[in-house]
Amino acid sequence: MDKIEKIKKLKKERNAIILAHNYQRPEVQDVADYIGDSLGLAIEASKTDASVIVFCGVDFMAESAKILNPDKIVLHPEKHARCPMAAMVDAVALKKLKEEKKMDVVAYVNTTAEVKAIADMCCTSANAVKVVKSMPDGVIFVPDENLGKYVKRFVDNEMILWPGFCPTHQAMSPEDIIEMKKEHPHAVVMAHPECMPDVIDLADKVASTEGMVKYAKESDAKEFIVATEIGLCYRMKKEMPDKEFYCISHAVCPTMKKITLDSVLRSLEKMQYEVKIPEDVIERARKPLMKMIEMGRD
Ligand code: CIZ
Ligand code: SF4
Repeated sequence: MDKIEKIKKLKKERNAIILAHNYQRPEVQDVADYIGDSLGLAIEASKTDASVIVFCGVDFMAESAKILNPDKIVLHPEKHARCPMAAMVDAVALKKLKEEKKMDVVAYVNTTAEVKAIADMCCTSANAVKVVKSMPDGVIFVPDENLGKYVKRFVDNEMILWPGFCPTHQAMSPEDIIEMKKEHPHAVVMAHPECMPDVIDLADKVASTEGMVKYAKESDAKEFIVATEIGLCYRMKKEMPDKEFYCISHAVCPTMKKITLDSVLRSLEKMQYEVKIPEDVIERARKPLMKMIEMGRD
């Protein structure tokens, strides 16, 4: 029996569902029951009746699945797949800043459960503008400064931005886009809001990964330059075989790529690694996370 068959068999035996983020390796996306962005995955996790969720993504996403399903077993196949951006917010320092400024905190979903437990509201890149607009008294926005700056283009609210960033998106430069544009002059440029402002300025469309999929599906254009993690191009090409997608070759998130078919199989075989979060943190983090889901997309 090959690895894929073994995974499918174990999945049935364990009554498990495999959720995979858009940035996962192609072969991991291919064994998933659902592929999406963190908002879509969070929604899917909240409505599944599987008893086990195998979460192929980074730590904070698997944690969100657990927060939304405290009674289910959530497995994260690689416990070292930890998002560096989420690690850039220190919960103690954030608490202090919140007390000092007496302002509400909006935590981008790319944060640890502890940080979410301090937040008043969570958001993803698919609804950050809508969430901040709903808080007219101003917010402390953590951890992605680029996303915060992008939101600021649309709102007048005061925003204190935390100096965090995604190393993968931060490394994309305007030159990368300009070079690709020379090669593919008719391509529509899509950029993720985690990119630097000067990359965003070159984009025809700024969107979350799910927003990019939707935009490309509805567009008459046939070619797209995609300024986000390379895994998304695989999903887009699979779902839109008649269109061309050009990703930046160095736009690879090493953390997302830690999860492999082998680790998914091992995860189901050994029921590892179970996501465990203290009950009180789950209680506090669930509220802002539920509010984020209720908000829907921008
Ligand atoms: O929200 C997500 O899933 C992330 C991190 C990126 C995106 O836009 O999908
Ligand atoms: Fe974190 Fe960036 Fe990787 Fe997303 S792409 S998991 S934000 S390091």
